[in-house]
Amino acid sequence: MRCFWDERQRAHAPAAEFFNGALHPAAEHGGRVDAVLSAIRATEPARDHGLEPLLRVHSADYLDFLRAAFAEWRAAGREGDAFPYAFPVVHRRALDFDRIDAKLGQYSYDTSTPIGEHSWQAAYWGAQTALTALEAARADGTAFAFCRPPGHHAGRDYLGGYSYVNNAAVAAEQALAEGGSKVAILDVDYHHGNGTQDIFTDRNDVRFVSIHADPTTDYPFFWGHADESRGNILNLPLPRGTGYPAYERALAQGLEWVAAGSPDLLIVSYGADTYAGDPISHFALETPDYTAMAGCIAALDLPTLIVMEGGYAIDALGANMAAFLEGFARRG
Ligand code: SP5
Ligand code: ZN
Repeated sequence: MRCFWDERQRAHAPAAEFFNGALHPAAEHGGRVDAVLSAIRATEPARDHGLEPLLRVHSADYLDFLRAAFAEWRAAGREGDAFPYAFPVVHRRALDFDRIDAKLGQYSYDTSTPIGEHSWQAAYWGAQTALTALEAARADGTAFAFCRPPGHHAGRDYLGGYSYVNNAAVAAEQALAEGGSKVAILDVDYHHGNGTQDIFTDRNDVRFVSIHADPTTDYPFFWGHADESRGNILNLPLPRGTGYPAYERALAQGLEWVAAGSPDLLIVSYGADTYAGDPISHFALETPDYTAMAGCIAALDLPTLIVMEGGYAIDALGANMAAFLEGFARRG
């Protein structure tokens, strides 16, 4: 399978994230890069498709904010990465702020997704990596986009969950813009893909199914509940401690629903944070389970683009990535 990675994604290097009342070392750190690259060996860089594909998903004001935020943070005299601290929970009016702290809250929903000097560049090239891999997926049947930072928590005009630009959504919109009629997105990251759900709610040309930790116990808490399932959205939350047998039953249900929509493209938001040893997650999947999981997905026999989301057990990340891709290789 052709694998795509662009070195311009590496410079995104958040030092810390804030949760549970303290700063912690960032889980989504640069060490993930070599862990994944060690498993996929040869990679191809991204081709630049420009901003237009990102603007099919994200608002222009949000992308302007992402591009300028770090410089504005520095201009305000701040050290380190840019963090928000106040959020417009009741409703977000389209207010035009000068102050960077107001803008950060306007366009964020958590305190785990800092903006550093190179975050915009990395997120931009992450999306370009997904777009470049999309072309290979259509030509060859499968392709892997190693996108970093991740994307599935980012919405039309907000960041969160280590995500800034929604790579899977950008690829989906591009496929539709280039003549595709129906896209399915299967999200198997440990966390609900709330950004992707929000972007595609009520669409009749995109189906979104997510298998993830029950949001009553796990991030992102406010989205991913089973009762949000309707129309083109299917949420399959599972309890902490879930192992592969129960996981595979949910996957089978999700895949059946994907197939019922007769998509011409499948995008898989792949997170290895369902792994038993993941430091911030609580499922119990083991490395060989990823090959089995991929085999179930490959059996749909759809053109498939795999997009990287989370996965924080650095020592096992390469093996888990390789195991997942191996399940597609066996399709032949
Ligand atoms: C792409 C992705 O996987 N984003 C996940 C963002 C999760 N951020 C949650 C931070 C809180 C983690 N709590 C960890 C407790 C460790 N004992
Ligand atoms: Zn995750």
